[in-house]
Amino acid sequence: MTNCILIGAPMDEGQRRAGCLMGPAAYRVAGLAEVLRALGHTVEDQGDATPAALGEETHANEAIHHLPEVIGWTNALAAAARDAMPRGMPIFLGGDHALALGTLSGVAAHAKAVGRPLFVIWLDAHSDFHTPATTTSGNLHGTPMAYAAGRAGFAPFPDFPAPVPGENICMFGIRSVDPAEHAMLEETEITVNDMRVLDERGIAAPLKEFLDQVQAADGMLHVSLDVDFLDPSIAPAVGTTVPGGTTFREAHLVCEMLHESGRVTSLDLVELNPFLDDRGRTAKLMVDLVGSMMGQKVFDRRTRSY
Ligand code: EXY
Ligand code: MN
Ligand code: MN
Ligand code: MN
Repeated sequence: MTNCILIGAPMDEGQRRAGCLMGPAAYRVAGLAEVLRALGHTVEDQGDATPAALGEETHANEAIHHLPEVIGWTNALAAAARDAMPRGMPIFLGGDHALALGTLSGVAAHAKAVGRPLFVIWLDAHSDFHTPATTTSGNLHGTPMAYAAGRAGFAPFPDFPAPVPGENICMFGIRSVDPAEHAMLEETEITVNDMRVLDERGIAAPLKEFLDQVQAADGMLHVSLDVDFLDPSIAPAVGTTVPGGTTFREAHLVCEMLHESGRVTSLDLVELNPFLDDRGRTAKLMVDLVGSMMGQKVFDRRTRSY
């Protein structure tokens, strides 16, 4: 049994398409708390976070937009993560992926404080490995992994408290990486399981290799699940769809294996844009995936209406 702490992060300032700010409400309407309770967990819904007091930060890269707002969210969510981690498993309801700038900061600070190694699994079509200096879109939702890995060039963001070693980071589902990101990723020990790897090896083998590594290190595991990890045919409600994503079963297998590892200590659900959906289909799928990550079995009808 886990104490699941729901923290809404209704932010869409990390990108330009309005709608992610409706994500937290969509997860609640889709029954996330009820699914978790049906699986025997306790649920604390803390409501929605708000950005910390806004500054007037600027950056030389004029493409960047909403910098003060994103820094405000980063500070607020880092504090929320630090506060929640000792009490249970925070589940951050996004909101775009820039929320991970804050959640990863707080989770990493907690892991450092308790003296445990932090691992990160990044389930995404994108590597999100830009810095504010390299992004051409100016959308800061394309930067959180570089921030957590300790890349330079993030001023005026606060220094990342405990950069995650590259060998502790594993990406799955990757199929859209900009040249600058690729060049920087090549310099790291990060494991990038792009869709070609998953096509050739399946998901189970590379995922087991990573989870065995987390287990051997007695690590904490932060899961960051971007809706666009999934194929757009089953998850259309996201602003950055990329063809060739994971199937319904591949995604559930990842979540079932994550549950069985017993290592998941925090979770981001990001980039859901309910405005792009039909009747909440994508939100319901994401809630079903969280159920699989929290103990729901493939044969289990306790929480599934399929
Ligand atoms: N790499 C592109 C950019 O930096 O704008 C696309 C980023 C999409 C990021 C989404 C959250 O995964
Ligand atoms: Mn905007
Ligand atoms: Mn992302
Ligand atoms: Mn993405």
